[in-house]
Amino acid sequence: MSSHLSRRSPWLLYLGTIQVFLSLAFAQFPWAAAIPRTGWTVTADSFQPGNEAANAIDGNSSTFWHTAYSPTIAPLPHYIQLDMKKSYIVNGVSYQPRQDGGSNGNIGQHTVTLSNDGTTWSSPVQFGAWLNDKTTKSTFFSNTTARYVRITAQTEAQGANNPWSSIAELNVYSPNVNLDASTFTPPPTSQGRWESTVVLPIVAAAGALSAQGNVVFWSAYRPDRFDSGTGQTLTALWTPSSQTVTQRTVTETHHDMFCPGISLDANGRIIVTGGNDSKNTSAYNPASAGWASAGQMVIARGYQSSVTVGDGRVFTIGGSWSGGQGGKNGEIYSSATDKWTSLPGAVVAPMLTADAQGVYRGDNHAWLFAYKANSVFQAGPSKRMNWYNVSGPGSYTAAGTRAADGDASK
Ligand SMILES: *[C@@H]1O[C@H](CO)[C@@H](O)[C@H](O)[C@H]1NC(C)=O
Ligand SMILES: *[C@@H]1O[C@H](CO)[C@@H](O)[C@H](O)[C@H]1NC(C)=O
Ligand SMILES: *[C@@H]1O[C@H](CO)[C@@H](O)[C@H](O)[C@H]1NC(C)=O
Ligand SMILES: *[C@@H]1O[C@H](CO)[C@@H](O)[C@H](O)[C@H]1NC(C)=O
Ligand SMILES: CC(=O)N[C@H]1CO[C@H](CO)[C@@H](O)[C@@H]1O
Repeated sequence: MSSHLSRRSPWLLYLGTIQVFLSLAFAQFPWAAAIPRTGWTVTADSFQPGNEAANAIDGNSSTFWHTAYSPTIAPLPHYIQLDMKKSYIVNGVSYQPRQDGGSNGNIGQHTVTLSNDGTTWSSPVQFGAWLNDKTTKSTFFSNTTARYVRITAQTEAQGANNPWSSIAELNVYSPNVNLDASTFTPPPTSQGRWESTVVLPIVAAAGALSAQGNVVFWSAYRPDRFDSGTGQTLTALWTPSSQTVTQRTVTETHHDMFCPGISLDANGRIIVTGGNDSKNTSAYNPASAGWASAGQMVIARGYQSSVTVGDGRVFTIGGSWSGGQGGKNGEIYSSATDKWTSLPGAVVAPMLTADAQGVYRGDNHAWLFAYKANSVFQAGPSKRMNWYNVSGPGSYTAAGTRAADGDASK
């Protein structure tokens, strides 16, 4: 997906605090080392005999902690708490799910909290949802000090109200295991600070801020793959006010939304156009948190962009990455009629970049800004800029070139 990340769109969110899971079981991190676990003790709210909490720090991936399921089932939430016996500067944790082929107890929504005395706990340094698979999830947060580390599991990753939690191995990371925690001085608050790390269960390729202040992210038909997919999209909803992330696979619109155009319509719905299933439009309604199919575009598109114009309609242009190459003139969507209408006069030719890969890349990700009287300013990535008029059959007027600037994408 790296090629996608160069896109310029007002809707793409560059959120530095978001750290997706890293599925690298034996990763070496230049900024962190696992703290040796010798002498640590571990407690949990519950365990099944034979699956004691100590299994989570025994260095043996074949053994695991599992909450009680027989003769009685212990309900969520669950926690497991490490005592590292002295305070360290810490900056991350890694969680290896059980490796025996089972998935019961894989942790979904969770928080990581820290303490220096085992009594007073930090607000979460990390929260979110882990993906339901057996890869090790390593996440990092700002340097802080801790002797005690607590993972609280709020859901089980397979869902369906499963009550269990399990962990094969748990590690805590430090930027320098040899530094005494008393040497730690937090950076001055005048320089700002990073908030909690938000864990997403997908590798997000796109995201949009909803009218309710939540952020919808999505990847493609798989959490971490976009090639050759179709028919569905994995999404995650981050609700900052409750510090939660929920995962949802959207199948009902039969739409792989990898690399689409994204706009909020006049009703506050997030309109997602094209992408891998390149004629489809899907609409996210933040009030119901529901996805629904909207009218199909006239022209199939992927890697296009879109913008909501003054009267609330959604204009899109370009997008030869998917659904055939070339001729991707503009069209416009009306929420009132749920229909797309061609704008044959809103031609794509004047906004093409001189891309080495031709029109396949040359019409990607126009920088579109709505202006008064339903006009749209196209500021790039081509050196040439244009005014698009989306009234009637559509038209355009050249707006000159960006001074001393070349095509921003080539
Ligand atoms: C790891 O645990 C498994 C299951 O209890 C056991 O068979 C194996 O011998 C252990 N490995 C080591 C190196 O202790
Ligand atoms: C975290 O702490 C380490 C060790 O003191 C330091 O080298 C590193 O710069 C710190 N990182 C940040 C982001 O402050
Ligand atoms: C979405 O696109 C796929 C693939 O082109 C197609 O099979 C499906 O019918 C479309 N879904 C809708 C709701 O139009
Ligand atoms: C846009 O096009 C319409 C005709 O389709 C025209 O009446 C209108 O004046 C144009 N707007 C601008 C700002 O040029
Ligand atoms: C409709 C469409 O363009 N689907 C594409 C999805 O992505 C795969 C891999 O890039 C293409 O092979 C499909 O054609």
